Amino acid sequence: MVEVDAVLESAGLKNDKVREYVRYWAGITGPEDIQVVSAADDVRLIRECLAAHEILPAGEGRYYSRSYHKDTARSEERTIVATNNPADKGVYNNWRPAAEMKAKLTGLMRGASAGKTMYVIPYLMAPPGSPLEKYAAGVQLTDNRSVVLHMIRMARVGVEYINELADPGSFARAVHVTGDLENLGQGTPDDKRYFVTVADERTILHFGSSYGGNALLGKIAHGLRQSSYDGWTSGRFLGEQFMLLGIVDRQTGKRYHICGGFPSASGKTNLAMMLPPEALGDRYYVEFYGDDIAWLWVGEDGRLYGMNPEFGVFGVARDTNETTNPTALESVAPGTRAIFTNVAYNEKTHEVWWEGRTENPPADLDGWLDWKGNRIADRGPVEADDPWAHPNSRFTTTLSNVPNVASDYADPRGVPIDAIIFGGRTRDREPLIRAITDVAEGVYDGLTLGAEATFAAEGVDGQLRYDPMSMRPFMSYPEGPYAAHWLNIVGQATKRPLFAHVNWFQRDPEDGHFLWPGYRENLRALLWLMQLKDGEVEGVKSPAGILPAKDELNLDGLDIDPGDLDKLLSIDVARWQQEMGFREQHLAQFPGLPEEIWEAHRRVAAALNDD
Ligand code: GTP
Ligand code: SPV
Ligand code: MN
Repeated sequence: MVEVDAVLESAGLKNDKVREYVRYWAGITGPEDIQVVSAADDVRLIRECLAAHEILPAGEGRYYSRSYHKDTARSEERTIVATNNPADKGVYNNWRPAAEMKAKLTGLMRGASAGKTMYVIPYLMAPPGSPLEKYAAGVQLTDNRSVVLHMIRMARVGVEYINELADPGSFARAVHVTGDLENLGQGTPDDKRYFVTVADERTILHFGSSYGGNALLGKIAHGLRQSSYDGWTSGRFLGEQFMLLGIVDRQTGKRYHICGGFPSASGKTNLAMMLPPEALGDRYYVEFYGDDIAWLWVGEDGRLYGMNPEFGVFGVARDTNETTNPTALESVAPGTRAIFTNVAYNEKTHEVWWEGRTENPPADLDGWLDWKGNRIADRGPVEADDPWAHPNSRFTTTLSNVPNVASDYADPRGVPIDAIIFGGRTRDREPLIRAITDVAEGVYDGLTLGAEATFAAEGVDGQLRYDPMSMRPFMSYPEGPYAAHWLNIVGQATKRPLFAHVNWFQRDPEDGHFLWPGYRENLRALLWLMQLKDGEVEGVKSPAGILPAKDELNLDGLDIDPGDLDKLLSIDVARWQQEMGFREQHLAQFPGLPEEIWEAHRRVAAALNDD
């Protein structure tokens, strides 16, 4: 057993509560060695990972990693929120008693890091100096070196973030043990993986994965589950799966900030990184703040503020290319130290590729391996059409690599929020954009956000998989109190943000084409929303909010079929009435839902019936 205190001392780790915590968990997991890491260790750790073939070179200053083939995404069934209070059980949080889960995880982790190094990663999920800093400090322990590389990119990492905490014990305790990935029974009745947030003890215990949100604990375990719980219990803030962007109008000098939630893999990264369409590029500029998490609070001036607690981007690779998202490609260009995970890799040229990177895969198969490491050239007829990259393959890069990152992205004061938008993948019913001016109706809209069930077996035709505020996989406390907390926080603001629902994914029922070109063109809908906010346009009232009048949407340089545009800017009342029935069942699951939310629901239903 290592001399824990000697190691922590020589690493300059001065917080006694952190030392106690490291000692406790090292006693359980039994590592051979302990190392405290700071961001400055990246160069050495990259070198070590390359030497051990844990990562591979992917061109100048870029790296490639592969996760175990049964460990490629978050697992919602294995994710649990535990507390000491049974009243914390909600519909989506998979609640279990804290004592039961701590005993379970301690058992699984006991001796599980034998022969390995335990890395101690002190981190901060906030720009230093943030008014929410006290909820942002954490210390992740992990026995996986490549997880450390990802954490250094995704969070601010270093002992300086935890040495001088006002309350030395106020860091989140985040323990990650990889486990024997080949023997965990992933997806079987004997599944041994557990991803637990013990929210009222601010302790995160994840066992059995080395991928993404399962393993980078600062990100969604702390940044979303723990933070939303902290925001609720403190009554001070909201922690949401939201992107955050700014729009600068060079002509008027105005700046706007918009945040919003779309369910996982529904376009947050792409929206926040967007370049304006060619024809609008001289006038407007989009600034990137964050693509996956925002914390929201009301500032002393009575405005709602938002900030991105992350330090990096863990973005979906699929369909990222020069047309859809040139900004993302630049963010992972040579020299950025980006890491690609589970894309296809050429072992001879060190190139990477994923579906949608180019129209067709590389013609010369020499050296190409698929995401599992199998040679593409050796594929038989059965595998011939399998994707080269995993559909959830991703790139990891720091915010500072994003070319349109806002100059004030690390300002601890955050930015004032002008609008909150929600959007899912819906092939019909949802127009391009509808604005909502009433706070309760906006919160109601977020609670009834959904995306289409992707396989027929997953749902009833026309029925959505509801994903309230895009937080379904990250919900840490019951939905009724969650809605009340939203009304409370936004209600405290004296200058209220506007709400809106957007949909980039409406399709033609006959041939299935997307009615809206999406990506960069999405700015047009947001510009209309800001004009509405400033009283420069009026829009058209509908039972479900205010829609753009056709001549209000700036379509300069966009060639769009007039029939498609008509559909994008109208409400299908019959489909909406059908949806209202599903919504009622959905909301009825949540005990304690505030009466204002039910009233908003009834108002929309009545307006549809009058229409
Ligand atoms: P998470 O990181 O999982 O939370 O996802 P995200 O919400 O950030 O989604 P992301 O922006 O990575 O997009 C997911 C997928 O949707 C990608 O394959 C995109 O190419 C595609 N996509 C994003 N925006 C649009 C759009 O406007 N139109 C269409 N048709 N596809 C889009
Ligand atoms: C998501 O699934 O919404 C993600 C990726 O952003 S992960 O960090 O793995 O949760
Ligand atoms: Mn996400």
